[in-house]
Amino acid sequence: MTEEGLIQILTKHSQFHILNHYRSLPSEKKRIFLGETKELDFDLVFALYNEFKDQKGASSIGAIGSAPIVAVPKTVEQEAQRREAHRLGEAMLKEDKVAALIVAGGQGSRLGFEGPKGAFPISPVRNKSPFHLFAEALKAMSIRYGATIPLLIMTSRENHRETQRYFESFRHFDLDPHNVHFFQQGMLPTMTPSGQLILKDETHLFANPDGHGGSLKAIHDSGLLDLLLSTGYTDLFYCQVDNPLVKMADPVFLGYHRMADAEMSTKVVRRTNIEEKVGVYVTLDGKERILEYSDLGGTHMSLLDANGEVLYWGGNTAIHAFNLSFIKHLNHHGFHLPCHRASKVVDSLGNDGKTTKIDGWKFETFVFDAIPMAQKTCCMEVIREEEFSPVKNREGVDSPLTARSAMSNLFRKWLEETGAKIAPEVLVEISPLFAVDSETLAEKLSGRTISIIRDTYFGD
Ligand code: UD2
Repeated sequence: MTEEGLIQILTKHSQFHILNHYRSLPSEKKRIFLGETKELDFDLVFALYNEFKDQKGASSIGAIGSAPIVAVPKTVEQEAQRREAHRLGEAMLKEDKVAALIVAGGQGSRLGFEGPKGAFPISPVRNKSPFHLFAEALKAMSIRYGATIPLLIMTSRENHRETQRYFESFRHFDLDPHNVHFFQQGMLPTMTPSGQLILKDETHLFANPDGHGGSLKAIHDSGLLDLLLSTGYTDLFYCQVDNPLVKMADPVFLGYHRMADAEMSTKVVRRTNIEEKVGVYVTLDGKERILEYSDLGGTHMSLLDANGEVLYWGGNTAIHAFNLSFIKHLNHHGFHLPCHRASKVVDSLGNDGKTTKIDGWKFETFVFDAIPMAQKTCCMEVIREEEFSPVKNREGVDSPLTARSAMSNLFRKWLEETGAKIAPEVLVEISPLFAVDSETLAEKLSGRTISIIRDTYFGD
């Protein structure tokens, strides 16, 4: 960003209070200010602001309906379809068609943890971090299928270097560093409700990461999308860093995605608690999409069907699969996902040099808003206890404790299915390098019946 460019943008968007502040700075501070603004997408945020301002209230939302969801197999036919999906997905992995993306731009502040959320110690016995668990799972899949599965990690300005250093300090968890790629999501300036930029301090504007939807833009802008396409990759497994139960590069999911010839696929879990803070997989005017708990006043979240069951039961796990050409297409004519606005009180530096608390609007995009843009989609139900226990809060629901016990309970179930006897209060943990799923564990322990009376880790 040159000084001329900054002056032009601030003038174009009538941000004279910022322009006057900038002009009042000594040259050294001007240089810092310029350096900080180079990664802010001003034109995008003003376009989002104007789009949001022009929205007349809650736009008429149209007709909500239930979406087709591939249920957990119960019949012989469904089991056969699942086996076919598994075979297809394994073939994709063996042919080096699949890469994996973890969105990890958020900070662990809600957990009271200073550092990238992916570095938070979470596993029940060894306290491994999500990054460690995901890397081991990918290592195990690479060995199992003789595959090269590139790992992409989306960071934000606030945790990019720290995330890279974390991986370097653990020697990339034995992954080939050439196959681990870090890229930063975009930052959008935070604004006042009247469309003014906000000074955080003398040399910084307030800015926030542009949302996990920004991953579909940043993977393109970073050059990684073209790198994957040019080396023969066709699909991307996508997950959030905050869910340690993710089945990394799950071949069954990838297979259903491929069978449907889908451009974007989603895993959902069955909602039983209408208060759960997850989006729901529905159709809107016939198009599949995810409606957030915060959309439309949330009325759709609590509707029940004739049997008194939750009507829109598909809870968004934020586990997706993408066709890479679809992501390329989304970026072809200038990337644009609908914007979402969140209000946030910020400490703004005033002209008098004092900071005052003011209302800020932060804009972001959500990755699942790409679903209605896809020609074909697929949605697959998975079992919550096997794949979904996100860490959001320091305690209570979706906390480290609930995730740890979900992980130990899953591994306990796997072990007891092989005939193992496990004392009630014991914690167990199975590294993906020991067994990436229950079938592999059964093969490994076949013929042996073990009894476990203390916390036990099954390592690589
Ligand atoms: C998200 C979904 C919700 C459900 C839930 C599952 C939204 C709006 N809702 O709720 O439907 O799927 O997850 O756990 O997404 N992130 C970035 N960059 C950003 C923002 C987020 O990398 O700019 C990552 C962040 O590291 C986190 C994940 O995306 O791992 C979820 O973001 P969130 O915590 O804002 O979304 P949440 O939990 O409200």
